[in-house]
Amino acid sequence: MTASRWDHLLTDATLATFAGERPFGSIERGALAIKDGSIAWVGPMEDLPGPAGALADSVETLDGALVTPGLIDCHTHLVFGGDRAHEFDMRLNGASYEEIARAGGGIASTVRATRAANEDELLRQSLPRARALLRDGATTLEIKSGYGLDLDTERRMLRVARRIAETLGISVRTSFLGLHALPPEYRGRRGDYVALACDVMLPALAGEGLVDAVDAFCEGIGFSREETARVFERARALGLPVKLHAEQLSDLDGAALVAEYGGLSADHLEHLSESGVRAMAAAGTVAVLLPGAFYALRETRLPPIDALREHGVPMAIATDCNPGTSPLLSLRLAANMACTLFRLTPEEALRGITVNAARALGLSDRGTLAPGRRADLALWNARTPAELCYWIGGDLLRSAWAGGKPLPPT
Ligand code: DI6
Ligand code: FE
Repeated sequence: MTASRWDHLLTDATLATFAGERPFGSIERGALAIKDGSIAWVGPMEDLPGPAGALADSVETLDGALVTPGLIDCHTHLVFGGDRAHEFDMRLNGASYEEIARAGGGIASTVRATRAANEDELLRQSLPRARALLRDGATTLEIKSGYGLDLDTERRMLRVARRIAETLGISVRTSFLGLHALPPEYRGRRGDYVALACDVMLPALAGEGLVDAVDAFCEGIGFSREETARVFERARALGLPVKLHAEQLSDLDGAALVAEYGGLSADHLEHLSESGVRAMAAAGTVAVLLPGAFYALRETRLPPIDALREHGVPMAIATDCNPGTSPLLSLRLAANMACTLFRLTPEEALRGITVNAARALGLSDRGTLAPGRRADLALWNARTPAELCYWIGGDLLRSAWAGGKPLPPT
């Protein structure tokens, strides 16, 4: 008995490959083969090099069901302690952000809860959020630090992010977000905290293999352009790529700064200027749109979608899953919001949670269905790609594969 050519073969699938120029990279009545964790063959069934049963150890016919690359959530803060549902309740009963902040709410309350949780507790609280994203087709997650704001807790957050990958059998890319907020013990001592983040925390955590990229919150209520440049300089010295929360609430020209460093992405971008768009286009920096925060904050100013299109800036979409401004646990819902609120087409939105999201993480081994790419797949109870953005909520995922292995139902 000769060894089969492939480990597994999917047949009679509607493939949304996001490779090539066809809308969604669609292949009707397609087939996809998996070998040693990678995609070995993709194309129309009639082009298969022989009868399906003789080509693979196992064959699964999908009767026309949709197959996409495994979805990629390229911007989450999903590791944290506690939650802020009570603040949501307070706001809807008339309290202002300022009143909540003065009462010790906001990021500071999540920092307290995160510092109080040990590693196992932080993992226990965070796993359900990661599982929710997987139930909706995600197979790669980006997870930031930024609720510890001291070395031990930032380390604990990043260790939990790595353990989520091990526990769930998915890929996790971590981002150090030490410049997320000023911790209370450094009030009036900004410079000392920025030095702690740049000269102590980041080198230590990078040295422990816990950091894949460096991020910062460049905003009036966050950190200045100069402070951001300080952590970017340290990232560059450590050989780490950068990305940035930029132009969320005002224009500090953060997008141009991250482009200057050849950064992977600029994220939020409601206040992005034309010059910022041009700088991103020239640097190949991805625009990561976060409609969940826009929706939860009842924002009204839209990111400059037409300018991003005109200058060919790749657009990605992510949940920005965080307890304060985007408690969003569905990447498909983020894609629906990108269509309904930002007027992206379904083709743009789905590229935004696959191939462009991979690019925002500096990953070229996934995000499309093409030979040689990781066999990260999502099989759907749907027949057309647009359905994934169209249905608001619902359980559309049939099954998911990561690295050529089927993920257990979560
Ligand atoms: N931008 C945001 O909207 C979140 N962080 C950031 O940099 C807010 C995070 C929180 O409120 O917990
Ligand atoms: Fe964020």
